[in-house]
Amino acid sequence: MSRAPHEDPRQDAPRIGAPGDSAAGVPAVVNSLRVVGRQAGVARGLLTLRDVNQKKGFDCPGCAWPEGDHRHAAEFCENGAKAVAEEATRRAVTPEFFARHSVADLADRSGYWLGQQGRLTQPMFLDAGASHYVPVSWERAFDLVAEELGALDSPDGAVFYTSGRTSNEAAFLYQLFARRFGTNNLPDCSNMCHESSGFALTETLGVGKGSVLLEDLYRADLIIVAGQNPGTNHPRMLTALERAKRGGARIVTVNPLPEAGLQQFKNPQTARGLAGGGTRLTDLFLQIRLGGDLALFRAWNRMLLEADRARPGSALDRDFVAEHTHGFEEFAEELCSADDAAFWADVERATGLPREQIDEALAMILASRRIVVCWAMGLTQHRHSVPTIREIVNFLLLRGNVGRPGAGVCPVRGHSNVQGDRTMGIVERPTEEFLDALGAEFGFAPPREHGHDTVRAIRAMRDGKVGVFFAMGGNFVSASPDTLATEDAMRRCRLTVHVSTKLNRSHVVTGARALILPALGRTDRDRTGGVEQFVTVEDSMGMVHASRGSVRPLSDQMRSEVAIVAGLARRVLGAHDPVPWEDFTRDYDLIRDRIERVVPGFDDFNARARRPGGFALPHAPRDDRRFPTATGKANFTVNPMTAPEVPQGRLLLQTLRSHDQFNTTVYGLDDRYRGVRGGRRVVLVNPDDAARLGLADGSYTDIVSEWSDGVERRAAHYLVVHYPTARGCAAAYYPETNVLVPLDSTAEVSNTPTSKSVVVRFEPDSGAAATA
Ligand SMILES: Nc1nc2c(c(=O)[nH]1)N[C@H]1C(S)=C(S)[C@@H](COP(=O)(O)OP(=O)(O)OC[C@H]3O[C@@H](n4cnc5c(=O)[nH]c(N)nc54)[C@H](O)[C@@H]3O)O[C@H]1N2
Ligand SMILES: Nc1nc2c(c(=O)[nH]1)N[C@H]1C(S)=C(S)[C@@H](COP(=O)(O)OP(=O)(O)OC[C@H]3O[C@@H](n4cnc5c(=O)[nH]c(N)nc54)[C@H](O)[C@@H]3O)O[C@H]1N2
Ligand SMILES: [Mo]
Repeated sequence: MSRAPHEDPRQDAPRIGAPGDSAAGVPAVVNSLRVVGRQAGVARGLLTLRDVNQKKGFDCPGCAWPEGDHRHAAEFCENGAKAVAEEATRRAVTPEFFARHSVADLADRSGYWLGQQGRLTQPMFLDAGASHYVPVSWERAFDLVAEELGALDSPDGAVFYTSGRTSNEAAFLYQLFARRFGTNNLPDCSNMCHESSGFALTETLGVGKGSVLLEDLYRADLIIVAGQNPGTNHPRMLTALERAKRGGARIVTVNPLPEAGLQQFKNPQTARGLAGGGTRLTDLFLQIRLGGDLALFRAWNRMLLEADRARPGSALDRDFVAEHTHGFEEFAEELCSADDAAFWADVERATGLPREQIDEALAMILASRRIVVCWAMGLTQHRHSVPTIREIVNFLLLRGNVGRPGAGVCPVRGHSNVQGDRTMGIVERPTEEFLDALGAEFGFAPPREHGHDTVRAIRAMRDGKVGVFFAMGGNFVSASPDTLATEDAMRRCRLTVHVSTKLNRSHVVTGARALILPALGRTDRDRTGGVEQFVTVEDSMGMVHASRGSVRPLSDQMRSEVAIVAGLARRVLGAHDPVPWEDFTRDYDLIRDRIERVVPGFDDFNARARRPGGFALPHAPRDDRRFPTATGKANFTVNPMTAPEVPQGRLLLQTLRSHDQFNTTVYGLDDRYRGVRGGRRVVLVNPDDAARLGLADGSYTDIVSEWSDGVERRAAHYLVVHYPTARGCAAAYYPETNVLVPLDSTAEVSNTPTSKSVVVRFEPDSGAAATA
């Protein structure tokens, strides 16, 4: 069996301690300074950190959590500091590096090692049959792409992937280029991330984005945080939750794991947080089973309906329901149709929660006028994710908790500009309105046929239908499901191209030919066209603002993403293409003028982008309780009971992030809050399940996933850690466990890989041989 090296059992030797019960505080500050010092050198590091998320600085390349108005001198977090340090590092990957290391050698290294080598500084080319990448000029690189694109039978033989760090300006040009070339094959990381949220919210509320601003969190009476680990993935959210609590909010956490950050938060920006005991954030912790959230929200919704039936007006906002919603009757009828015993048996089986806890939460819900529900990957990466999120909308609609201060939906986005990239048209199924506007602005007929999302792109590559795979950032082979299948798909392309900042596995598992094009990142000063340029990004709450890098790029061969797309577009589309690509490269304001004319909400873009703090994009449900749905109202939906089926002797595995990684970029081998150090090949299992399955704490096991296609998917040599996760559930880190996620196991409607519900069995450790 071929094995990806980041899966190599010899790579790590984890040591296990007690999990933490609080997040941040002094260890976070110390840890971030250590990482910054190691990577960037302290002076360069502090220079960059000073500028993170400041009104005149750059947007943190970490997560998409908004900045807010009252910025601390140090508005960054430990993990933001790591993201900055990784990017602003002095370490450089040079042509000499590639001369020293063959591709075969690099393909044998872990993803962690590859990332640690530093920034990419020079365009590099791997020819068919060659053993090493060699330096190429930008002109030659563009010629090579043009040659392979020109050789395709149809424009749909090309796939243009995007990861969520790309700026609005670059994203807008990139989708324009793809569509002028003739395809809507624009998959992006959203397909694996919040796609389920987008589908559910568009159908029910008419806008596929969150409906709250930071101020709403501060005004909420109750915040439900479901399927999210902000202590690690959105640390600045903890500051917002702390402030919400000071304003009187209560917090209910729904998670199979007792995540440290949500229990206790020691704010590193305050003396109390550094020295004292911190703030207890969670008032009620519901330790739910993986995939049990639909059942939980159905239970609350049914109880609200019953309470209101007993005492009309006591539990529902009947005026809101009557005036602003559609479909209430069907929804209520289905939810109340099952008899009590059957309904509650389903709820108990799916959630694993005692009835008293569900009742206790209901009392808090009934006592709260303003409710916000926040969620992330714990809700979006299941087979029934779209119905689950639709049911959350039902829950909020029942009490009028949409389009009112202090209330609403809050899907917390991942990558720092993943939301903006979508707003700019990076999507494989664009709306007709968008294509009309784009076509009118640039005088062409954009392709109308929908393109491939991530999973469909992999299938098309596997089936030999894709000649050119082009990635604007990201790490496609490691981030995608079914690693071995995806790697195989990648190898079947004629040319794979990566516009990247750091070396990763997608550069070494390639098509017949491959290119690496080194891009400036968020922290780098951008003097494209001889003047200092800035870009814009959109955060998770629809705030758009400017971002200006301040660090001198490591090499004059690195180009901005804007310059790369524009240069390539000119070469591929030819001298006569009427789009003024060169002008866009000279002056990003000219791109923003075009965005303003194509994308709604960007009026007066250039002026407002220069405003400190930026501006909020319009959001009809939030702003005016207007719902641009098919019915013109907010839609209640019917979401019948369903939950993952786990056969006897199996567990449901979720694949998640450790504290020391940003997606496929591994910063280090510790997961401090969960007590794991020095390694990543661990599987967290509930002690009762472990006893039943004969998995001793500290022993090693293979994890084998089960899927209807009968293909064996195995992750070898995992250390068993007895851990307080919900019964029937297990957890292990992504991306190492992506080998276990079947390509065809995806969410209904959104087609997102089911990375949080993989049925697994355990087999005797086969990695011991490899270790010997
Ligand atoms: N430092 C850092 N920051 C990041 C990232 C990173 O890798 N590192 N990644 C960025 C990206 S792209 C994203 S999308 C976000 C991801 O942010 P998160 O969604 O917080 O990331 P995960 O580590 O996948 O954590 C999933 C959480 O949901 C819980 N969970 C899993 N399944 C279920 C379920 O069925 N029900 C419930 N109620 N809970 C469940 C898990 O126990 C875990 O706490 O973070 C972004 N920010
Ligand atoms: N099993 C499992 N799989 C998952 C998930 C999971 O929870 N479990 N989560 C999914 C989610 S939520 C996401 S978002 C995807 C992430 O998928 P991706 O976005 O494809 O992966 P990343 O690891 O974020 O990409 C990192 C690479 O991006 C490049 N990069 C960084 N910054 C820049 C920049 O500014 N410009 C350019 N051009 N390149 C840059 C660097 O070369 C770096 O190596 O993974 C998904 N896969
Ligand atoms: Mo994500």
